[in-house]
Amino acid sequence: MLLDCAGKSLDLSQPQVMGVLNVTPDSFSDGGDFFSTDAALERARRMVEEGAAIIDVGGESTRPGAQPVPLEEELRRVLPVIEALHRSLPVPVSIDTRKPQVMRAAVAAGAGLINDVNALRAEGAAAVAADLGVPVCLMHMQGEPQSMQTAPRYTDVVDEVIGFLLDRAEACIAAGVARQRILLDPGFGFGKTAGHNLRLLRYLDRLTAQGYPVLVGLSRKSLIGQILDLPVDKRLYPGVALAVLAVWQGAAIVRSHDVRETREAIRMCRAVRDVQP
Ligand code: HH2
Repeated sequence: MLLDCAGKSLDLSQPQVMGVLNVTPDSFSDGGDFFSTDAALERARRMVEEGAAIIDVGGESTRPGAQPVPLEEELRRVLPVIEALHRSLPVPVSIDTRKPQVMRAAVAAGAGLINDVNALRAEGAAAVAADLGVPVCLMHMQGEPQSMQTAPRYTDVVDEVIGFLLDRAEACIAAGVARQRILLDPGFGFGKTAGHNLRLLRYLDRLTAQGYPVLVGLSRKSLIGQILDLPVDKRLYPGVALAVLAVWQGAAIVRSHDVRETREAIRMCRAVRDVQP
């Protein structure tokens, strides 16, 4: 299946890696590293060489406790980078934002997918996405980044996350987004304890069975820190292991900072998974 991302395509017939490019001063894993357009472009080029099928550009950190970024500042951070990447890279660029104004400007600058950790719940966001006609990734988050890790609570985290995502998908379809342009993401680390994250990953096959391509972001996340007591820069191998577990259960896209390693691992995973009985 080929997903049309505003003229550039994303091949979902095999699991793909989405390379993370945060143009923020404060992201939890790469904050400040790629703040200039040149550094961002260089980093994106490297990720494409390593096999990234799409580059996700974000101008607002959503790590627990992060402060919201004003509209003008977010636009100032992401637009030059999106323009440069769209011009120079063969792969689509996605915009990681919660703001409809940023979605519109980013797509005008060349972005081909909207990645919204807020699942298009901001006022007007679903209508804007429908109007822009690019694919959207709807992610589950309980609460808001500033407070989401204070006391996450679920009766059944798997049922609730799936229910939320299917409801959001239907709401977006009602607003005019095409069903075949919707991707779902359980939102690892967004208003979830380590136990919730483990359960969601253990039963991810229930989400991938719902008929929408599933995207997961596990790379370098605090779940790994909590289980293994490792700092962010030592989470590569466990992050790759988690990516494999997700792809084994049918995840279509893995959002990762570590493109080469993740891609090699998920290609092996797929080779085993797809052996005929
Ligand atoms: N995680 C982060 C940001 N955006 N988007 C999707 N669809 N899924 C995720 O799991 C996800 C996401 C957080 O990671 P990162 O971008 O590295 O950090 P920060 O939010 O601090 O910029």
